[in-house]
Amino acid sequence: MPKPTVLAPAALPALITEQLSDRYELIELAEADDAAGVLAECAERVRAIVTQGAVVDRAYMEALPNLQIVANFGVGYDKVDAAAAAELGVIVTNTPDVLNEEVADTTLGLLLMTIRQLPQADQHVRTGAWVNDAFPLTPSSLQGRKVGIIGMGRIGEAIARRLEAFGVVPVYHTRTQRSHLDYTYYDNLLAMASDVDTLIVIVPGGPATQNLINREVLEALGENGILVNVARGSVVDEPALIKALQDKVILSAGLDVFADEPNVPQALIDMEHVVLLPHVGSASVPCRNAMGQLVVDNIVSWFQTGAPVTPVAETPVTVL
Ligand code: NAP
Ligand code: 8YV
Repeated sequence: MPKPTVLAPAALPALITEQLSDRYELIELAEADDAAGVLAECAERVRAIVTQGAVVDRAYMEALPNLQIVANFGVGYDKVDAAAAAELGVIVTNTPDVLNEEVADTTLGLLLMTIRQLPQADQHVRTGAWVNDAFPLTPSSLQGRKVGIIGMGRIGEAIARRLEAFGVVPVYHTRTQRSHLDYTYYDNLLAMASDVDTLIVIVPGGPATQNLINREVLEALGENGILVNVARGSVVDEPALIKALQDKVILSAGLDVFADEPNVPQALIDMEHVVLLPHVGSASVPCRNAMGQLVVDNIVSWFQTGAPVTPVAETPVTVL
C-alpha cells in the first residue's frame, strides 16, 4: 500500500512536518518553486490537508477528489469552509482546549497593557524621557471596571476566571446562555455594551460574527470604553473602530487580531493610545507544540482508526 498523501498548502511548524513526513508522503507547497504545478500533479493522491492560515474553500476541496480530512492548526477554523466539507463528506478538525490558558493569559496581559499603558511606559524608560518627566498617570484602572465578555466558550471561561482573580466579576453575551455559569448573561449585545465600560471579544470569526462590533456597539460602550479583541479581525468593523478612537467615542483598544493580517492600518499604528499585538494569543513554544501535536494526532488517528480526535461541530463523526 502506498503511503497516504498529505498536503500542506502553507508553511507548518517543524513539529508537524517532521512527524507527518515520517509516516506519509507530505507535500509542502510553500517549499515548491511551482506550487500550482505540484498541486495539479498530486491532486488525485491527496487524502489529507494540514493547514495553518490558508483558505480551504469548497473549490479547493472539490479539486482534490480523494480528500478525506482537513486538519486545522488553530482552534479558529474560519478559513476552512467546514459546512462545504461536511457536504463533501470531508472531516474537519481543529485544536481546542490545549490553548485556552495561554490565550486567556495573553488576553489579561493585553487588557492590563491597554488600561495601564504599559508598552508606552516601557518606551518612556527606553527613550530616556523619564529623566525629564514622570510617566503620566493613566486615566483609567482595571479596578472598578465593568467588563463584558463577548463569547463565553472554552477561552472565554478561562478569561472570566482570571478576571475574578483580579477582583472583577465579568458579565457576558453569547447567543445561548451558559446555564452552569453564575455570571450575568445578556442576550442582547447592545444592552451589555451600554452597561459595561470594557469589552473583550473571544468569538469565532466567519459570516455569523462579521462586524459584530460596529459603530453602534462602540457608541454604547462610551467615552471611557476599552475594546480588547483577541478573536478575529473580521469580528470588528475596523474602519468604524478607527473612527471611534480618533473621535474619542471610546478611550482605547487592545488588539491582537486585524482584518487583513499581517497588514495593520497605518491609522492604528499612528495612535499612541492603543496597544497592538501581532496575533500572539497562543504564541509560546509549549502552547504551539501542544497544538501541533493535536494536529498530528488527528491525522494519525484518522488513518489508523477512521476517527479523528477533535472534529469541529459541523463534522458529522463520532469522537474517539
Ligand atoms: P468556543 O469554545 O467555540 O466558544 C465560542 C463562544 O462564542 C461561545 O460561547 C459561543 O456561544 C460564542 N459565539 C459564537 N458565535 C457568536 C455570535 N454570533 N454572537 C455571540 N456569541 C457567539 O471557542 P474558543 O475555543 O473559546 O475560541 C474562540 C475563538 O477565539 C476562536 O474561534 C478563534 O477565532 C479565537 N482565537 C484567537 C486566538 C488568538 O491567538 N488571538 C487564539 C485562539 C482562539 P454561542 O454559540 O451560544 O453564541
Ligand atoms: C493561532 C488562533 O495563532 O487557534 C487560533 O484560532 O488564532 C491562534 O492560536 C493560529 O491558529 C495559528 O496560526
